[in-house]
This record gives sequence, structure tokens and C-alpha cells, in this order.
Amino acid sequence: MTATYARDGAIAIIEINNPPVNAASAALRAGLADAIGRFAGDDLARVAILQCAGRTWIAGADISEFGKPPQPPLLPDVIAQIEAMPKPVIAAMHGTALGGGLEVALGAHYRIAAAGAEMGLPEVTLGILPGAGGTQRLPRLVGLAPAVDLITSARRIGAEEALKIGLIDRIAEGDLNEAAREYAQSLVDAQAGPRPCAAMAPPQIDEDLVAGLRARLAKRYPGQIAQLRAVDSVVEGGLLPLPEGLAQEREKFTELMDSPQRSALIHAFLSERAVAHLPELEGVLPRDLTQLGVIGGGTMGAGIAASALLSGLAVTLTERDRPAADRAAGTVAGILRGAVKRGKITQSRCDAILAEKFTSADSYDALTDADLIIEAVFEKIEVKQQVFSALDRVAKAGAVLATNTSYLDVDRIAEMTSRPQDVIGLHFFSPAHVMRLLEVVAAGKTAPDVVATGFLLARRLGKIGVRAGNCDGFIGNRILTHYRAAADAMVLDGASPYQIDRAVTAFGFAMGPYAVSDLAGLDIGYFTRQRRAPDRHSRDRIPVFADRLYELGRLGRKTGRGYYIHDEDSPGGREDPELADLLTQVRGELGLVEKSFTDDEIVARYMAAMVNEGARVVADGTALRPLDVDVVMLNGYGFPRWRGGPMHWADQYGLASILKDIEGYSREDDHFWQAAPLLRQLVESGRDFADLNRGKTA
Ligand code: T1G
Repeated sequence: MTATYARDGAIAIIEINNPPVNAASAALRAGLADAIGRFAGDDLARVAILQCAGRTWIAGADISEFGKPPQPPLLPDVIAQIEAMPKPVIAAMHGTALGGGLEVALGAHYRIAAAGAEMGLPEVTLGILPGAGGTQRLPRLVGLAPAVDLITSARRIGAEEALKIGLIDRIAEGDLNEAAREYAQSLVDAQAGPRPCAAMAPPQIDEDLVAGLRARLAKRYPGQIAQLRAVDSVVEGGLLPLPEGLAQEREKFTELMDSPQRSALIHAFLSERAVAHLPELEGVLPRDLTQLGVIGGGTMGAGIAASALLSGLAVTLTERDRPAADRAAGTVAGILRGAVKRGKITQSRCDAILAEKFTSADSYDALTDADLIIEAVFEKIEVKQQVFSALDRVAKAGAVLATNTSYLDVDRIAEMTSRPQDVIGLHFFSPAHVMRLLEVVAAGKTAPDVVATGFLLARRLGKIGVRAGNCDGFIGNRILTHYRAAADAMVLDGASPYQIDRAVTAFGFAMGPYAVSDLAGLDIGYFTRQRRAPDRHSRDRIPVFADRLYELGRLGRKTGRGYYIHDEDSPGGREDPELADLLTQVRGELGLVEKSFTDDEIVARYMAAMVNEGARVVADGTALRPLDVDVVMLNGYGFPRWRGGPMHWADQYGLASILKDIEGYSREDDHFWQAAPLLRQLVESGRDFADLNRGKTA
């Protein structure tokens, strides 16, 4: 039963129940339509309350039905049925009233929300627009400006703000269902009638506001279509009676539903949840996770500590001596103050966290109670190994010992302890309190409940944990090394780093590889190349120009100059005319003949390298499925979400075309450009990465 109907005196109560999030599936729509029908036919019922069981009000349309033929009754029809009721209907919302869920509430005549409820229209983040009346009813109810803000930003608002803009009529003091009953009784007593949005005037369209908004959206979401189509829908609807407004909204919704952007964004949404479903963890319980230890109070360690504190965990951070511990504590406090400034926490909460949940120490002895200890010291295997032998002596039995490394061999770190089953890699991304990705690296002997604890930590921190096998660079950095090498080879052969950055940002990446180098510091890449030098193949192409910049002390933003010049006028960087001479000189020394690349060719090579290494990472089990690669690249490497991740993109582009591209490049360089066997197998058997995802999802 997805909806039940009951009556108490004159008040009908329709309760929706479709766990886990009351998504508006076909069954829920049918159940709701049926219950509304009963209310219509129940002469003793004078007002109805729509409420939801479980953790939330309707969280939207059922995303798993997207891309399949729609099953009647359609959500817009059920909402129209609610709106047309000649007796008042109250929506009583708790949890998250999102998308189609909020649209159901907009079809009701009165709205009350629990104090902690959140409301929003997240559709544009899925590549669609509110398609069950949201672009028509919301502007009628709250006016043009707040409506387009909510629709195009997809942001969620709390009950206070919802009340302020007129989206809801009341906030429930105390129990929501009781407050809804009182509200219903007051409507009965006042003999109030229905108050449908359909009867409200369409919003006045302010042309200047709309033009400014369109310009901002085009700049903020380059390449994306849903935001602008949503504005079109609001504006066109402003000139039409509701039925015609709804009809044009539906047309635009259907068009977006069929778009590749919608399929990419839904893939991203579902994949970000699928990564936590691991066959190896079925039935495995995580270990306790209350007290966290962090070793090392540099940028990473402090960021990890702050992230944990903001999520309610208790943290002890250790440094080598008291002054270093004090400095680290200062960094942590600074990050928390930043959270206060951005309105994430209140000042008093910040003070309470620092006083009650945070300790800084100068000895490992302070870590004896920790359930999970994360080491975030210098990225050098010998240093990390020393830390782990010391930890082995002090950590309590059963504590999870984690290394935050981005490249190093977790097995070699684990073998320094008497308990390699308790050791795991946790690769955080910088800044650790902001970035959502966490690679959970299972080493050779890591116990399943330790992996499960890594995922529990990710969830507690509000991050997305992705399982990675132990290898140099795990999933993300291993793939990065490869596509970065493809970019560097193009620079050696004549491309400008600026052209490459422009081409890949035009594709949709947040940043190009050379702007990223400047941000991270050119010393990072330099040290990585040094470390790998002994394993280098004689035919590996070395980015001599990058070494040259390092030697010149051009380390990027931190020194004011790297690939770009960074100064007060252009902190993000402007092109450096002298770079071209340096490149010409390096190419001359290496005897290379300069050639030119089109932007399309640059993107094709960059992507082919990414997908090819992605296929290898899947084939050798470093990533469980192609979707795990996508989630890593989307959340850690600035891959454009609306393209779904490299593996999803590759399926759309065509695996046969990628293979053909790689075979073409291999005629120039058959050492770097070797097609991954998995890619070849998929092409030969007519399958794609999505088929692998389906076969391997728990
Ligand atoms: N449809 C189907 N399944 C959903 C779902 C949905 N809308 N939302 C969540 N799930 C599944 C999810 O995959 C996971 O499954 C489980 O529920 C718990 O989710 C007509 C067309 C509500 C804030 O975009 O933002 O309405 O992994 O882990 O952290 O205009 O889920 O357990 O198998 O995320 O507590 C608009 C999407 C749809 C809301 C809860 N709605 N959901 O967060 O749990 S478009 C959304 C969320 C639409 C209309 C259009 C969050 C949440 P599994 P979870 P959570």
C-alpha cells in the first residue's frame, strides 16, 4: 500500500508510504490518485491532509523510471486532480520535499512544513526542468524572482525561508501531523475553500531581470541546457493560462528528458549511490567510529580533522612537538571559523566543537583510544613506514590504521605493522573539508570490515567513498598521470599549454591541466617524476619543459609564475609570452618538429588517454566498475558532470570510434598509445561500459 486513506471526523488523512524516500513511482501515483478519489467521494470529509510516513515527504519523481515508457497515471495528472478538488487539501511536509514532491505540494491548496524540512526543485541538476507544474505554479505562488532563483539554482531552502517567500503558510511548532490537524480544523471552522495556484495570476515578467539571469546562467553553466529551458518555460507560462502553460512546460520537459545531458546527469546521480554497493561488503558490519586520530597537521591533516569535526566526530590531532601541534590547532580553528563565516555553523557551535571535540597533542600516546587513525604526513614511503611502526605500538586492538596517500603502495606501509588486516588507504582530496571524493584503498590484506569502516567514514563526512585497489595512483591519479602524459606529449609536439587548457575547459572541465599544475605547484609533478624515474621506460616521453620551469623556480601560484603569471591583476593567471620561447627551445634541443593541433584533436587525445587508462583500471580490478571511474573523475578531477564521467561519455561517443582514434595515434607512438585489451574486447563483442556496470552492480 503506497497510500492509505483514513478519516477522523471531518478531516481525511492520506498517508503516503513508499520507502526509502517516498519517490513518486507508478505505484505511489496510483495509490495517491486512488486516495484522492476516495476523499472526493467521502461526503463527511471536508478537508484532507496529505502526509508521508518515514524519513521524508515525497523526494521527487522515481529516478529509476527515467528513460522507460511512462506508466499512467502521470504525476501532472495526479497533481491536477489534487488541485481541482472542491475541498481544501493541505500538504504537510517533513524531510526533503524535492522536485515532483514539492510539485505535489504546489498542487495542494495549503502548505505546512516541519521546522527542519527542506524544499527545492533540483531538476536542473538532473538535466531536466520541473515537469509537473513547478515552473508554472511556483511563480504564481511566490512571484517571478524567487521562483526562477529556486528553479535555476536547484538550491534547497529551509522552512523559515519558505515561509518568508510564501511557499508555505505555516511552520509546525512541535509534531507536524498534530499541527497539520490543527490547521485542518481551523480551515473546517472557517469554512475555508480550496485555494489553487491555478486561480492565481501568472507572474509579471520583468524582461531586465530575465535577460540578466540568462546571461548569468550561460556563464555559470556553460554548455548546459536545462537551466535556460527552465527560464523559457517560466517566461512563456507567464503569458498563458495555466493549462497552456503546463502544456508548454511538458513539451520542454520531454525534450530535455530525451537529451544526452539528462542521461549523463542521471548516470552521475545513480553512480554516486551505486559506488557504496559492494558485493564484498554485503552483510559486513563496520567497526566503531567515534574517536578519530589524525597524524600530521599540515594542509591535509588539518583539513581532514576539520571535516571530521564538522561532521560531529571527536578528533585528536598529533604533531611532532608542541609548537607544531599549536600551529595545526590554529589551522583547524581557522577552517572552522571559515565555516562560521559561510553560515555552515554558528559561532557557538564552532566554540563548542573546539572545546569539547578537539584535542591537539605532541605524542602518539594521545591516540590510544582512537577507533580510526589517519596518517597525513609527508608523501614519502620511508616517512609513512616509520609512522606505521610507531602506530602499531600505541593503537588499541581493532583500531583502523589509515594512510592518506595519493600514490604510495599501501601494502608496503601495512607490512610495517603486526596487523596489516587493519590497514587501509584513505585518499582525501585537497581541500579535504571541501572535496567530496574519498578513495577507499583496499590493500592486499585489508579486512572487509575495515573497508566497510572506510565507507562509513566517507558517509559520516558527507563524502562519496569509492573503492580502489592498491596501485600507483589508485583510480584517479593513475588515470590523471596518463591523460596528463597525453597532454604533455602534445606540448612537446607543438601545442601550446594555453590552447590545451582552453580546449579542455571548452569541453567542460573545471580547469585545464596546466592551470591545475599552477594551482597544485609544479614541484608536486616534479617530485612524482623523480620518484618514478627508476621505473621509466626508455620510450616514455619526458615533459622536459615542466622540469625546466621547476628548475627556474616557476612553481605556479605560490611563486607568482608557473605556466601562467599570477599577480594582483590576475590571481587566476594570465598567459606568459615568454613561455613560447622556452617551449621552442626545449623542442629544438630534443630535435622535435613542431606541428599544430586543432581543439577537437586535443580533446580527442585527452579523452582517449583517459578512457583507455580507465579501461585498464577496470580490467585489473583497481576500479570495480566503469561507474566507479566516472564517480572519481566527476568528484575529484573536475570532469563536467553533464557529460556523466569519461566512461559514460565514451559509451556516447562510441567505443569503436575511440579505438579507431587510438589506433591512429599509435602510428605515431606505439609505446604510449596501446589500446587497452578491455576496450578492444568490448568493441569486438558489441558491448559497452554500461553493460559492465549492469553486470557488476550489487
Ligand atoms: N528516485 C528513486 N530513487 C531515489 C530517489 C528518487 N528520486 N531519491 C533517492 N533515491 C534512492 C537512492 O538511489 C538511494 O538508493 C536511496 O533512495 C536513498 O537515497 C516531475 C521529474 C532525498 C535528499 O532529485 O536528493 O521530480 O542507494 O542515499 O542521503 O519535476 O536521495 O539505497 O539503493 O540519497 O538520505 C527530483 C533526489 C527528481 C531528489 C535523500 N528529486 N534524491 O538523501 O539518501 S526529478 C531529486 C536526493 C523530478 C519532476 C521531476 C536524496 C535525498 P540506494 P540517498 P539521503
